[in-house]
Amino acid sequence: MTTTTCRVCDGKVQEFADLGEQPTANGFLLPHEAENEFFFRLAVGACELCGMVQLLEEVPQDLRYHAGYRYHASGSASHRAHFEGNARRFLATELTGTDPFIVEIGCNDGVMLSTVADAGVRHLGVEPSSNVAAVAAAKGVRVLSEFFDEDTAAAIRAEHGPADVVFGANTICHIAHIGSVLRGIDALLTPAGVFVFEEPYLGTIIEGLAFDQIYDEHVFYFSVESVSAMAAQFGFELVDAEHVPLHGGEIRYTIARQGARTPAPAVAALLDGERARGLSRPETFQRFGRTVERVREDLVALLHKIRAEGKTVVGYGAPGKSSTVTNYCGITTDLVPFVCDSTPGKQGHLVPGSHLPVRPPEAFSDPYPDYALLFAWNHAEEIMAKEQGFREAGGQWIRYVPEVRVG
Ligand code: DWN
Ligand code: SAH
Ligand code: ZN
Repeated sequence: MTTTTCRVCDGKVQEFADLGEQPTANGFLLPHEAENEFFFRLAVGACELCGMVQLLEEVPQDLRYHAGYRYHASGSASHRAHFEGNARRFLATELTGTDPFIVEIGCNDGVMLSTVADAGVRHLGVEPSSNVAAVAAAKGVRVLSEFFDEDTAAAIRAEHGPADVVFGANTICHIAHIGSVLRGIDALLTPAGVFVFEEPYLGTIIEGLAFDQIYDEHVFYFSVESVSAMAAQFGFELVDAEHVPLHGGEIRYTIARQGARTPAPAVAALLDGERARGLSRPETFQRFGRTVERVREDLVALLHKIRAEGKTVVGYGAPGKSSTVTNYCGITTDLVPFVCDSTPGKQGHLVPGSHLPVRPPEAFSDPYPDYALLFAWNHAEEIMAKEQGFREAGGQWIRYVPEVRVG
């Protein structure tokens, strides 16, 4: 087990789980690109000073975000509804002044800002992956295709003036230079402005055993405690925190300048809950590491049993998470011959590392397999409702978070 220096406070980060040699989780590749694929050691640890859980090894941001970024946020109906709801809430609360302005870090394909643009409110998306940035622009969203940091923030302030809201979703935990981001937000926000961000929750991952949420893009794994400490370090204060149902369970954090807003009772309640459950205790992390190894054993044993019985299984959904689980468990095409996914840019490509072929959704029912391994488990409700025919044909779903189960 190794250590590294905390990206937030320079404390010592103590490793607690090693998921082995892994590719970039969204680095879906064409068959001919497979031979010189990038791999790194995927391991996580916790800072002994501020509690921030983070990757031991960082993958350069331009290897992860570029003109071929595979994730399109609008690919799910439930996500579109969620982000439209976020936009409408901002329009009804923080963006009611004379000339309001909102900046979104990681606006992707405009899944949230398109509603703000339609309302005619001043906004700016900051999105370095130029392919998805172009989709946002085509929806009428004003986009700056750059990586957000304190220099970008200064340029935005100079051109547009201060922002009432800076928003980020499933993006802030992706940015290794988080100190620069927070200094930039400090420079960009109005005195009463807020920075709102919603990210995968450490509780979901550690207590909910969502180990496949650990991958190259997710540099940090936030908790209320570690975000509160991080906010204080950069002159902010955590003034609200609330559960969000996306990606298996996230938390939306609202931070403001110290003293600018009264913290909601939810902040203390969530903090007390984390401490009572021992979320950031070393023994909690050790137990997580041991339990994930058992889930791997159970899943691989099940897949071998299915193959020995001459039954068929295919993967359903090729989220970034599928890279972690297939590579950590050594799931190759002899156990799972292919995966179906609705994202056109992933079809015809291979899952990073394990090289499972990604096929269009039509392949799922042509013919139905005996089992479907649900990699996109955070979309289970939407997917199972859509695929009633699979169950009616006698098919069974395999899930592995929080434990392996068939049904
Ligand atoms: O943090 C991140 C979140 C925002 O999204 C990014 N780093 C990358 C990405 O993570 P992910 O790939 O795990 O996201 P999803 O939304 O869990 O991916 C779902 C996958 O499943 C997509 O490739 C689309 C696919 N899908 C499908 O094939 N049929 C999804 C649905 C709902 C379906 O019906
Ligand atoms: N907000 C969307 C998309 C999240 S995917 C959602 O919640 O579904 C993560 C996004 O963050 C990608 O589009 C990626 O290009 C972007 N990103 C990564 N690093 C960034 C940075 N430093 N500044 C701005 N965007 C960044
Ligand atoms: Zn730290």
